[in-house]
Amino acid sequence: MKRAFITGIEGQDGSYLTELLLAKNYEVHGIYRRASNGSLTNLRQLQSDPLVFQKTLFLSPADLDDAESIRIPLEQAAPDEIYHLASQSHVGASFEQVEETCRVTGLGALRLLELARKLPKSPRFFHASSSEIFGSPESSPQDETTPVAPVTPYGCAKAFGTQMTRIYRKNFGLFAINGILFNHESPRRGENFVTRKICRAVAAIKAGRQTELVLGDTSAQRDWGHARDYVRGMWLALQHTAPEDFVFATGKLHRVQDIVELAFQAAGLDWQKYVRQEKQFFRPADPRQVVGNPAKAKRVLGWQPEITFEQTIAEMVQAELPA
Ligand code: NAP
Ligand code: F7E
Repeated sequence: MKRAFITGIEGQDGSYLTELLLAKNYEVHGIYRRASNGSLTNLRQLQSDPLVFQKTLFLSPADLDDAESIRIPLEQAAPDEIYHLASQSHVGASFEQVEETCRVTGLGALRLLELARKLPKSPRFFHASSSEIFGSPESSPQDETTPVAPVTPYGCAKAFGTQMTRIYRKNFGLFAINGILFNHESPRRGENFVTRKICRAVAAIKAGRQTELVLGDTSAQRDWGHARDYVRGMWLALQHTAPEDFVFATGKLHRVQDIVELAFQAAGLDWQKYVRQEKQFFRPADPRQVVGNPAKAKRVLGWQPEITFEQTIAEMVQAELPA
């Protein structure tokens, strides 16, 4: 039985990855940031399953800001594979909390690499990098060779973690991989990300609990996939024979406006009656033309996204509407 160690296990990707690995008969160890109300929403079902919790799934509270809190569960797990997913992952918030983002998202990756390097049995290491490392690139689509030139504090912190991962691979011989992940969504997406914000608002408007939806730049474009496809990519990347970086993306651009129209339509509502834009939600800098070329992941790993943009938004709206 292989053992995996996941940071950010309670996040969107962490929870899907846990399900994937348990289905592949892994023993899964994860760290989560303790919440004051003690709830772990995305892992609730697995936590209440007596055949799984404390049998093949082990959870420990820990904070990326505190290396010692990670070291103990990590050494106990003695993992074959580490998936480093924990991060301050909101780009907009990174403009408000610049230092915290750099500490958690940037330095946090370094702390984990250093802990991993010192384990008696060298594990394979996956770092959740981001298309944000490319900033607003001059050429599209982006691939593993695109220059790193972030324009946001979050992108800069991820660029640091990405380069450190490469340094630990080259200099310390760690089997360390960057998955350069483009946007991916699901009903488990945090509520402040634009897809979930729109889908939640649609359900609230339908139920009469909300009267309008206030957004930032609805002309902004992204390459949006589904989280389930991306965690499969993470696993495939760590099974590869050599440690290399991979772009995971759909290769297709959509506008925020497309999400608005699809989501309101799915609930039988006219978006024009409810949606407006406000400066408060515009970013000081917002990457443009960010679209990935996943050809290497397809060629080398046999990976390709299976869930379409339209299916993703439909699933997200459905999950918000009453059963
Ligand atoms: P997510 O839902 O925000 O999950 C991140 C997890 O990290 C959360 O559970 C969060 O806990 C935890 N965390 C934050 N600060 C922490 C700290 N100081 N110590 C320990 N845990 C901490 O993000 P995701 O969408 O699953 O993404 C997974 C990874 O991929 C992240 O590193 C993200 O930056 C990266 N990524 C995501 C995307 C995407 O489109 N989803 C694209 C590119 C890269 P709290 O809930 O307590 O904050
Ligand atoms: O914004 C625009 C916003 O916050 C998407 C993270 O997972 O992907 C994610 O970062 C777009 C941007 O995601 C609102 O300006 C308009 O252009 O959902 P988002 P993100 O910033 O792309 C990357 C790859 C990551 O690595 C990150 O971890 O939508 N937008 N109006 C809005 N965005 C938000 N959040 N809220 C709005 O009201």
